[in-house]
Amino acid sequence: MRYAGKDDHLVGSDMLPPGQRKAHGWPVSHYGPVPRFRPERWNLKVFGATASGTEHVWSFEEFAALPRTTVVADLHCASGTSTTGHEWFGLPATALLELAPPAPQATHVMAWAEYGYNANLRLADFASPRTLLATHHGGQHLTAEHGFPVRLVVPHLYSWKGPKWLRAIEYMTADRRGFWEERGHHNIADPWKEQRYSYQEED
Ligand SMILES: Nc1nc2c(c(=O)[nH]1)N[C@H]1C(S)=C(S)[C@@H](COP(=O)(O)O)O[C@H]1N2
Ligand SMILES: [Mo]
Repeated sequence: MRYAGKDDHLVGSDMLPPGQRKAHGWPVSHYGPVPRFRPERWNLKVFGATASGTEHVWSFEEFAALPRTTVVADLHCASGTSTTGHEWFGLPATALLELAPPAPQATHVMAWAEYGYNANLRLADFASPRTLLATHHGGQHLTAEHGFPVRLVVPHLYSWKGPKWLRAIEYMTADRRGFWEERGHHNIADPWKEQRYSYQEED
């Protein structure tokens, strides 16, 4: 589906951010091994600066019963390849924020995956109406390589900001850098501004 207009880059389209080229197919890209899914041990947690002061935990079954929606969006890897037109289905971050509200002082979130991979986001980026905790792609469950059972999709940021094998959202009252942000990558990661590296953060 194509949408014309100035918000064209906000939906899945053939338009790519500067310096990106289209990948062939949908290659798998991540650091480290693919974790094994153990349904009885799996849960999704929201912790840190919650409004209630307590953490929220969903089992796999409970999580699967939460409201879900479809978002069409691209993945832009900061190494320069993009894959486009992904039809994601999952829990909107806005719904998670209602189910597990952050404390008023919360300004950032840390998205945590298996094995400690993490990515920090401004609360406003996490709260985008297009941010999704995706469980499905193209009408099918995510594959293990692409993040089963849940991955975070933040369409307006480079895709390292979207952990596959997501396990927790931590609300933070101050910013803290995640895995790639600590290793020379940009703290915000807007692909339309080519915010790839931390040395670009000066201004
Ligand atoms: N848990 C985890 N999630 C991750 C990564 C990772 O190393 N570990 N890599 C990120 C990066 S850099 C990219 S480009 C995308 C790639 O997702 P894909 O393999 O589905 O295209 O996953 C992101 N999510
Ligand atoms: Mo990437």
